[in-house]
Amino acid sequence: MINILPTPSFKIALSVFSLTLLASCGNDEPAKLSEQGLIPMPVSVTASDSLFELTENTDIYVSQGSEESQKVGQYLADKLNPSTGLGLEVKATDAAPAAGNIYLTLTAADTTLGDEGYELNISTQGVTLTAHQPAGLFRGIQTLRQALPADVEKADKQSGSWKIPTGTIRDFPTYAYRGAMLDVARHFFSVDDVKRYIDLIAAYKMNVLHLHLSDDQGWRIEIKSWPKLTSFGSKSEVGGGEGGFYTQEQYKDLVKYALDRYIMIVPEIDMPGHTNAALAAYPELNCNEKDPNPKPYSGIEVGFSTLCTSKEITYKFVDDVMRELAALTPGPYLHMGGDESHVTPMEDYIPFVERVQDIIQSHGKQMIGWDEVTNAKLKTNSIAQYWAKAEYAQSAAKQGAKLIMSPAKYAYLDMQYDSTTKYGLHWAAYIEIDSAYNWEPSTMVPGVTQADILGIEAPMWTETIVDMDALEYMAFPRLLGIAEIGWSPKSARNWEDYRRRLGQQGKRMEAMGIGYYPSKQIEWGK
Ligand code: NGO
Repeated sequence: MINILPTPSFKIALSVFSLTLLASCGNDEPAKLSEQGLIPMPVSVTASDSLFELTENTDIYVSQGSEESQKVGQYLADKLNPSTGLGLEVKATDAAPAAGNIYLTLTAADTTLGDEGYELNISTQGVTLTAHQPAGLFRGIQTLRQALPADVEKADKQSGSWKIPTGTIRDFPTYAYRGAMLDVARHFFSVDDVKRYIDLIAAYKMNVLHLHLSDDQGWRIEIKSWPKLTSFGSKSEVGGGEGGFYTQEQYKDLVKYALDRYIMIVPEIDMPGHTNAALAAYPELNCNEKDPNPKPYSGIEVGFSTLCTSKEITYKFVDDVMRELAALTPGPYLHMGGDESHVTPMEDYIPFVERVQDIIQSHGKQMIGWDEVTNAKLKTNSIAQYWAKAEYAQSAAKQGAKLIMSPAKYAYLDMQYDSTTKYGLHWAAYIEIDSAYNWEPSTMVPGVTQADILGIEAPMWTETIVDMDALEYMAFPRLLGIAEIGWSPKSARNWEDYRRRLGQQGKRMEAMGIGYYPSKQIEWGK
């Protein structure tokens, strides 16, 4: 049952009370649990009136024999120890620990929590986090981080006490798929950059990182059977920089890093359009090998390239690439792009998509494609990613294929906030904090209901995004709103309340070293 507490009148009383608290003290006296500015908003929060304080005697106990819980406990310790200096240790136990500790435990019985749900009980005696699966423990520790003072996110030791307001949170996601996409093709981002982004999206309970691994400007993943894709095709990017690529070993490391945070990586190889880098590396993939023979491309036009859909070698290429990618991908999905193939005639595009869909299935995976792929006949386990055209989203639903909702007008993180934003594009819209938050996936497209929707995703295209500073400025704080749309029940979301909570998240993002956009729509907490 979904139960949103506290009730409105209780809330008014609470906020008067906590405003008094906030005005009088900083780190030491936290607001009530229900006034902590949690994002995404949990399904249910019941606040009580006390505090639990972490001390030098506090440790993190995890159920004996669960290696995964042990790792989640360690993740929490690694987040809390540098700032608190309390030296929390992770210890295995077969019973609830003594008072004063944090206890992470799995319950076989409470299946209603699902794979990612959790229950967090904070009392004067300690913290107990219960989940049905380790992923739920991992999501729950993100809430626990947010229940602590913002300084807990700093990388070096802070003074002050570490009090958590008491209460109970019961929480689980609305959508199974909650993603961020990063385009590493237009500008390349290093393994360390991607790892940082993974940690940041994990803090807001996202569970997918979609990597856009190829485009006209560069090919970014080693494919052993087609080595020139990277030896030649990776050395370009927008603006003429040197590009780059991930070796398969580096990519496996990223996949594992993400999985340790219960995040799945969805790899995308865009085709038949957006393929100039591959076409330049292997001229035989062009219909006419000599005229024109594509050169590395560093501009930002779209829609001029296509694989030759009538040549058999094209399908050998697709099969090899998808086979190697499938072997690197523990998750169920391979993304084949399919967007903006403006120079592929529709009568060639449709059979191409259908054949690629078969190839992906032959490697044991499900196909995802941008919404144009609904021109083809989709298998019911294929997924269309809505970004532009409502009629394509409707066609996916009619065909029985599920949707990922990434409406460019609201969810594209590369869109500028307003006309003064120093990075980004604005072809779809200017997207301020309120527009990135105020959309509802299940009512966006007539005929597409919540049952048709697998989840949501916030794409970051990088034509104008050259480094992590730019990326973080564009992603934050909008990504928090999108994370909330994916996680929190519709009934728990409202702009005024979100605005207040986001204001409180400001110092938390700062503590994490995020250079976010300080929108004037928000009163940022000091
Ligand atoms: C479009 C296009 C991308 C651009 C992006 C820029 C899709 C699915 N295809 O979105 O190639 O990078 O816009 O906002």
